[in-house]
Amino acid sequence: MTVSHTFPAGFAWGAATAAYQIEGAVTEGGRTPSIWDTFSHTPGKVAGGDTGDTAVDHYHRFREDVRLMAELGLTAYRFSLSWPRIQPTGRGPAVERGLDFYRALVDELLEHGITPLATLYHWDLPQELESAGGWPVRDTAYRFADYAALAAEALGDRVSSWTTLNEPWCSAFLGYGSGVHAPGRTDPADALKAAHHLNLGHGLAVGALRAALPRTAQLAVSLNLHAVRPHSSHPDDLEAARRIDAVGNRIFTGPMFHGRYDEDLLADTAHLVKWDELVHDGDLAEISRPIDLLGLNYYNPTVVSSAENAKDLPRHDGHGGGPSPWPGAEDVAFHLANDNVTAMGWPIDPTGLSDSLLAMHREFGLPLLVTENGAAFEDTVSPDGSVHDPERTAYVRDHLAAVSEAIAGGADVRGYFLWSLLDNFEWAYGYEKRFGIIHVDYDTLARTPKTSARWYADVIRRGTLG
Ligand code: GBH
Repeated sequence: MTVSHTFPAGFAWGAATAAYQIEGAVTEGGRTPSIWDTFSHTPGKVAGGDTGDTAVDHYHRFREDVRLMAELGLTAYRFSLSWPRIQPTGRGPAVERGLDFYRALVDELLEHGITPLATLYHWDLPQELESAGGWPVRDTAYRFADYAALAAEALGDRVSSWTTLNEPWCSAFLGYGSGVHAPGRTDPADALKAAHHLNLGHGLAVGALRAALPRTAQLAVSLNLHAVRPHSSHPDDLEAARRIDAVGNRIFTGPMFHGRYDEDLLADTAHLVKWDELVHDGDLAEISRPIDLLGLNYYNPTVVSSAENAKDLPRHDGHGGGPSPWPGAEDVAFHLANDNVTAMGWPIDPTGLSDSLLAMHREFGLPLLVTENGAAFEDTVSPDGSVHDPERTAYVRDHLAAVSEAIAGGADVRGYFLWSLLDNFEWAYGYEKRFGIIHVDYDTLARTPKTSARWYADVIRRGTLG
């Protein structure tokens, strides 16, 4: 049976990037180091010793990149603002040269009919704020709100869609828990404090954005909610799933959408932090300020069991034996949902995307965006220079089908942002892993749309998967 997957009128057909992963030009225009500059220049932290110093030089090539987006027919583009480009030390006035880069980028997008979606924070905290304590320190949340106000005042005349944070789970738990992301700290208490201050920063930033932007502005946050599944119906596996849902998902959605931290989460982590000292009066009201859309970044489902029930089974602990990114749930075992994996070793299973969208629709009742979805594969570069990535095409097709199924099931999904527009700096993996629908030759920085890009352009033109 052929199912025709169609999408609503006005559905945003997008692609996504992040500042540190593509811009380069790290010392230009008054920009100072972020935690990712420091981290990537620390030996042993990033594969191959790669850094974002040049990345794909988008800072100088953005006009070419916008032209490529227009050729593909993208109707929307999600990018992030580099905090240390706009407000170098994380304090004080904005730097006009930093803002000018984003003004020029946005004007170029608008001239090509592409709607910008600006993310305020995709992991590049100004190093000076980390040196003052970073996200485990409450003041960082206030600094983030000040920066949000500066960005909105400068760009609010041309950007009407904003997200505050990208994947605060990664910032808190990979940055301060497992230490595989910047700033590379490994203290479970600090990771939990970071999570609360990211939440607070989100809420304060929503307030600052509302004050600075026109009433029609659309505000969102992008969460990498884990599609958690117990490995079996054994009570211990259900308990493992509850714990991962608590510290992986509800630690953000609880305060943001229900104005509370759930009791089970507080109990699981009570030995690590004094929540009643961490959470001040008024914080939960601040964090739960209403937003207009909720963004989901989805890559794969998360299958868990108790350690005991994982004996003799192949395990798949993302943190590979290093410090755990799961405070209060360190003994939970992770399993592959299946053996069909991407070049990251992440299992391919689009049902996690439709399940998550439907669950989010039911629980939060908000319009949704898929703010990231995509995959790394080893692409084939032909002698004639063309780049073939049929596995990526299949991945995106199957995940778009899952989006359309969620829409058919009642979820109000307003758009899809493919990760990523371009091959780029894949954090701890450096340039080894390629997520782009546009290939980048890292010697010449030449851009070549892959076969997946041509396929995506066709889908956008037809508005259906056919
Ligand atoms: C996103 O993070 C980022 O926003 C983006 O910058 C990045 O380039 C992109 O994804 C690709 O990595 O242990 O097998 O279950 C992704 C967050 C967290 C998703 C870890 C996959 C574990 C996979 N990731 N997660 S597994």
